[in-house]
Amino acid sequence: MSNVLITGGAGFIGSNLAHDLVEKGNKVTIVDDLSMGRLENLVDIQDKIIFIEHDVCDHEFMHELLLKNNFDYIYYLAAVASVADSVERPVPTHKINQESVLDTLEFIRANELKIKRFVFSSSAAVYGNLKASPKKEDMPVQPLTPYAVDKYASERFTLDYNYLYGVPTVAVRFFNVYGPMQNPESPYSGVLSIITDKLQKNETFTLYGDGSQTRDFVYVGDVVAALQLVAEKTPISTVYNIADGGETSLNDVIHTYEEVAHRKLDINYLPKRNGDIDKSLADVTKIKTLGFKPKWTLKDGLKEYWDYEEKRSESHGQHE
Ligand code: UD2
Repeated sequence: MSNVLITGGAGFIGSNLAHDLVEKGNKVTIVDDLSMGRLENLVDIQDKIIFIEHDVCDHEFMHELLLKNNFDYIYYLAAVASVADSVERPVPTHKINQESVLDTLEFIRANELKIKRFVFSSSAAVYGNLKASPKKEDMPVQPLTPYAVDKYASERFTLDYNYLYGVPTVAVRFFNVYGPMQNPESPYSGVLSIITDKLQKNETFTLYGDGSQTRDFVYVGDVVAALQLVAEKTPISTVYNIADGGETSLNDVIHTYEEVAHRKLDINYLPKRNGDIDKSLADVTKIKTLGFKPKWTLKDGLKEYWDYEEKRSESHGQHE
């Protein structure tokens, strides 16, 4: 059993990770200010975790938390995950996406805290519009937004704290993660959370572009497994892509989802979004060296997601 801290643990990926870690008998502490995360994501495990509603930018609070608990693993998932929000508010989002990360690393170093691994969650956004495909971890980067700049800098700080001071760290770059507990409320939420919501409510989905854009969609269950693999198994402090390694167009993902849900999605086409990337595919060779093997095909992942959401809406009595 390990003592684990998840910042952003009420969010999409964090809450899925928390469920798995609790099931495996670990002690889990979550810090989340609920700005994007939802308590509802943790109801099933609320008696088995320590949940603290707090902002990770409160350095004093974080210091005390780190000093009082001897965490083995720290999964740093707290972030403003919206690229658009970072473009609107570069300074406040920088405080969360970079300063809070650096402060935590520095506190660990200065106090010689005996952690087993600090895991930082970076993003495929660091690759920007790089044309090469598939994207490999050692390729040049092109961070084009405050979000991507902060993710890249924090990722480098994370690795540098190992290189310079020996803090055990690792960083991951998420591609397009989908699955239960992703908040569909913002127009910049993951496209599959929006499609799920629209299919359930029989509402019209707005597709930006012609649907030929491709993404590397990875099911959150595979991401949860990958996070634990990198935390526990990486022999060096480095960065790993977390993705499926498969490339699917938006049109194809919609067709597969319609089959799985036995529903037809009503689509309204609008011009492609400014800055939208045409193709995105990860090279997952590196994380496979740790034994990573995605378990969910796109169809299986969508089925599991749909079944989960159907059950959830039935239990909320909102099913249409
Ligand atoms: C993902 C990340 C983003 C950043 C980026 C870096 C998510 C949610 N977003 O953006 O944070 O890391 O990768 O490359 O993981 N779309 C529609 N209609 C909608 C919503 C989306 O057509 O209502 C399209 C969108 O224009 C894009 C595709 O669906 O072509 C995927 O959109 P997304 O926001 O899920 O993810 P992405 O890859 O643009």
